[in-house]
Amino acid sequence: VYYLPTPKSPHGVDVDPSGELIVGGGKLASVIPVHSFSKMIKAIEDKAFEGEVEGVPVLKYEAIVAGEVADPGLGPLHTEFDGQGNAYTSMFLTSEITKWSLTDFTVIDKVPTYYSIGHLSIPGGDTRKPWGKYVIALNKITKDRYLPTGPELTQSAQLYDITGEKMQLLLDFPTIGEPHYAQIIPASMLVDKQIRTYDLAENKDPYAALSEATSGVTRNGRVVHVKLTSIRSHFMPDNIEGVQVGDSVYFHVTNLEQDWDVPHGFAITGLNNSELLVMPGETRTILWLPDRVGVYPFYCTDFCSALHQEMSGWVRVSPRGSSVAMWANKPTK
Ligand SMILES: [Cu+2]
Repeated sequence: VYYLPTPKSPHGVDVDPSGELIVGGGKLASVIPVHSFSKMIKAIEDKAFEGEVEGVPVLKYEAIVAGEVADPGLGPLHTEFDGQGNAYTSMFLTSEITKWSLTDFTVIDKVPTYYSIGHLSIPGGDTRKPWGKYVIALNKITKDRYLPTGPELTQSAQLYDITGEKMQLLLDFPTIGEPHYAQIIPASMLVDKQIRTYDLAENKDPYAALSEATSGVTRNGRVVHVKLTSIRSHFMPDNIEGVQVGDSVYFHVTNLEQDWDVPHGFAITGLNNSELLVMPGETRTILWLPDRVGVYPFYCTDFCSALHQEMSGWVRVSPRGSSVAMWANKPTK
């Protein structure tokens, strides 16, 4: 382990796509120091140290620095790269992005951000092969930029086109919470990998009901299992009798849908462990502990269809030791 001295209060450290340049974001420095990986290796071999801290040798600044970016603005934090030989550094104090050349370390362009940019992100901008078309500024403070809607004002992000010599603001939008960092990748890397539905035929959940005909209720001592199906726009069963106060009732909800974007939800009055959201083809289980006699509604909690609000059912809870038999309605066809 070796130290690379970096003025001053360094914040971010970013390596360019070639792996040769190491950019130090010296938050309180007036320049952006850029270290050289190969010079660093040589300095280690030559033992070009200027001292040590707690046993860790400190390399000589002059022996490792590739160059300095002069007059970049104030408060350099993080740097991303476009893969075209340019670097983009967020300037926290002067609220701007500074574009500079990796060849001669001169400043090429500056663009204002509103305000106090922290991180910035170029798609793939911290990898060996950036897709250098855009940069997003992730800003910590907006002050007078949007409607003041409470004690805390919104933060913001901004999208810039970086295909030309000058950066161009494309979009400026408030965010919920501080947008700290972002990774951006082409949608094509994900689109073929996304799951649209789970295949019902491959559902191996022991409590799955793969059709309405196999839905139903069973009692095992004080434990009740309800195999419930959901499909637009009803549950099966949706009328359950014979549950008793003090039972542990497991609802195993199987979503019979095989269409994209048709999740169903499940909640019942008295649940104290959240609710279920069940994707097409999936079975999920939730435990319900009825502690009072009564008739309890359950319902779909995800907007699934025009009849979503009619997607409900009932469970009657009888007193402990009641003679009401375990029963659930069956599909009529
Ligand atoms: Cu539903």
